[in-house]
Formats: sequence, C-alpha cells, structure tokens
Amino acid sequence: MAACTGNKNTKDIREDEKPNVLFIAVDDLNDWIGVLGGHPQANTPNMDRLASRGVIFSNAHCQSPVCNPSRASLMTSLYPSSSGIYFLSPDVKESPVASKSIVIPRRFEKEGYNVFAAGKLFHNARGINEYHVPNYAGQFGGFGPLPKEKISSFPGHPLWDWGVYPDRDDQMPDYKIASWAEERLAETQKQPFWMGVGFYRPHAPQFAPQKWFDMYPIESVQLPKVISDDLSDISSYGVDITRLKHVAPPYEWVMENEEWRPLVQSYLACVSFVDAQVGRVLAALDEGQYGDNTYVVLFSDHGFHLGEKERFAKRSLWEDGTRVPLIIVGPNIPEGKVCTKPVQLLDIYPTLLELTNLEADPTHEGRSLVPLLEDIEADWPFMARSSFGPGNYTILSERYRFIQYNDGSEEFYDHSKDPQEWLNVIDNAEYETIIEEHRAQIPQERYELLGQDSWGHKSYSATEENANAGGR
Ligand SMILES: [Ca+2]
Ligand SMILES: [Ca+2]
Repeated sequence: MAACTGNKNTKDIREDEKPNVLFIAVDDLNDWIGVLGGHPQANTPNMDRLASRGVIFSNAHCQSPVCNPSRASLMTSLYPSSSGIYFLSPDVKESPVASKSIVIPRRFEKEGYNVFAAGKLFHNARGINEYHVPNYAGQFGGFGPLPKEKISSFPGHPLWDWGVYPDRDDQMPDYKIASWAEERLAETQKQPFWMGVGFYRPHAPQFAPQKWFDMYPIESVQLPKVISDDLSDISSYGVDITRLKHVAPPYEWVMENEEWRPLVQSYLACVSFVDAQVGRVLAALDEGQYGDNTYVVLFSDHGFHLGEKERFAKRSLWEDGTRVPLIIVGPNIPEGKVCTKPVQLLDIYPTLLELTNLEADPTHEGRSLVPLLEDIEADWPFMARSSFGPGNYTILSERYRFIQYNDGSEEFYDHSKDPQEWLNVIDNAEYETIIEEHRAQIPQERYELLGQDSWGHKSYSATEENANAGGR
C-alpha cells in the first residue's frame, strides 16, 4: 500500500516500520449484517462501523461452504481442488499438498512478527489451532457452554440447538475471547504483531443471552423470502448433495415443528451478540497504541441458509452458502467503500503479505486485493470459485453464478434480475456465450463416487484421466 498515499484521516506508515495485523474470524456468519443487507432486521452497528472505515467486499466468497476446508484454503491460499481438503478432514498438516504450505500465522512468525491468537482460527478439532498458531491462547470454551438439556425440541446432535442461554454475556466464550483481545491491545506489545481473534457465534448452538433475543421480538421476526418449488429447476444430484445426511435440522422437521421463526430469531440474536464482541475488540484497538498502524481484516468462513432453497445451515454452492462478509481496514485504505468485484477468502493471504510489504508466495492461488483496496473500480478480470466436494463447483462473476456438479448437471443465475437465485436459466439461449465464459473456469477433473461415511461426507476417486491431468 506504500504507493497509495494521501488519503485523509490516515497516517502514513513509517517506511522502517512494519504494520500490525488484527485478523478477525467470525464462524458461520452469512450476509446478515447491516451493511450487506442480507436480512432487513440484522442489527450489527460495529461491523457496519468497521466497514465504514475501509473497504467491504460485497461479492466475496468462501472456497468451500464447510468450516475445515474453508479455513484450510484461506490459511494456505490453496483451492480445495489443489489441497484435497474438502470436508472436516484431512487437516492442513495431513494433506500431502497443503502440508508443504506455510500457513498465515507461521509465515508472519517467520517474518519476525509477534504472533498470538485466541478462539477459532483453524477448524475447531482438538489440537489444530495449537499446532498451527504460535502462542495460541485457547478456545475459552469454544461452542459451549451447553445446558444439561436441550433448549429447542430438536432431537439431533447436541451442538444443534438454539434459544436463550446462558444468562449473561460473560459466560459466553466469545465474550472471554474479546476480553482476552482487549487486554492484549491495552498492553505494550512487541511490534510488529499479528493477532488472531476467532469468534464462534453464530455457529451452532445458536445460543445467546436474553437481551440479544429482545432485539428481535419473535412476532416481528421477518423470515427469508422463499418461493415454492424452488428446487424444481435443479438436478436431483444438485438437490441431493445439499441434503446429505448431516447434523443440521432437516427442512421438513423445521417446518413441521414450527421452528423456522425461532431459528431465524436465534441466528439474528447470535449475530448481534458477536457483533458486540467485535465492537469491544475494535474499541480496544482504537483506545490502545496501535489504532494507526494496524490492518484489520474481518471475514466469515462461509454462508448459512435459514430456509432458502428449502434447507438450513451451510454446505451448498448457492449464494446463501458461499457469500461472506469481508472487510479490510487500515493505514491508507480509503474509507467507506463497497467493492462489488468477485473476490475470494484465499485472496486474504496474498493481500496481507502485500499490505505488510512482505514477499509474495508463488505457491499461492489467491490474488492480492490491494489493487481493489486502492481503487474499488480497478480492472479485475477474475471470477471467484468455490467447491463443495470434489467435482462440484460454482463460479462467480460480478453479475452471475454458474454451478457445475460432478455428474455434469449445471445451473446459471443472473443476479441483476434474480438476486435470490430462484430461476435457473442454464437452458436460456440468450445466456449461451456468457455461460460458456463461466464454464471455462471449471477445472477439468472428474471424480467417481466411492461411498459416504455416516456423516454423509462422500469420498471420491479421481478417474484415470484425472490422475493424468495433474493440475489444480
Ligand atoms: Ca464455519
Ligand atoms: Ca428455482
């Protein structure tokens, strides 16, 4: 960003000084934040204020709509199709490809940064954050605490629960993580530092204390807009892969038990709760010594359905599954800009390297977003790509979404006319040329289904010609 000087209200970073990085991850947060407009009632003054201080990417997408592969991808800047990390395993260190990568916190450590973090940075499995993150301060309770008995009537997995719990904010792990961050930001740190803050809400269990539910009285909660028969123009393969046996409540169960409105209310309550924790961290940054020489990046690892396309939770290649908040703020970044170019979470790593004047890593598959931070209208002839399992891809451009599944079936949506992705226009001849431009972005591998485990995670083998194709 050294070339971009002269913005008002910011101080230039001294040439001989490395800027700090504050890296904030929010788990399972879709576009239901005020500034992105994903839900008309979402009340997120702190994330909105952060966005007003820098650039928010309104067309940012995860590389996989599942925690582990999304975080593995952004921490290595490798696509799932390169690392082979598609589901909850393997971890970065178990992947023959990704294990050769230097993950973001380790790269900053190598560069002499003081690296420290708390909460969910990598996927939440035991020991993963400790392995990848220097000076990891812990999960502070992670997804907990859990009540003795479920709050909701959903009989499934113990983490799949929602409602008012516990009594006070300071019982929530995210509150404790924000307190940890406040303390670190009030101290004098060895500079430069890279600080990771990983929040757990609005990931299930969607619990928050009463006051956050009071912001969204149940009778006034607005449900997402849906149409009947939305799935009728989607292949059975496309419907089936999003309805694998999974721990999230099935659509039919939610409707039969009249839990749709409570689920939406609980999600909104959790979003506002976590927004307040983000606000505490940002206030501590402003009050401390590092407000002027710290880049802040805030992102979520993937989207979240709340009834759209007749489903709940993540694990889809539609807009509700892949679109995420991505906000970047810091020295010399223009204020209050919304960038509509298609960008990806795996672009964060190369972006942070350029912002902190570190050498680019040639193994990275993402691109630095610095040209867009300097000028949101900069030439950006790139599309974004996500995948859910081998061979299932979606391609995003500024206006369209293309989906191609491993069985060859496809979807195409024109967001300028159909932001909800209700109308699959793959067979509309008017779009033939533009569809082909999107289709050309899909890697050529094909995979054969071998089977699926009890969680519904399918395993695949590359066919012989894929094995020969090599490539990413
Ligand atoms: Ca997640
Ligand atoms: Ca439809």
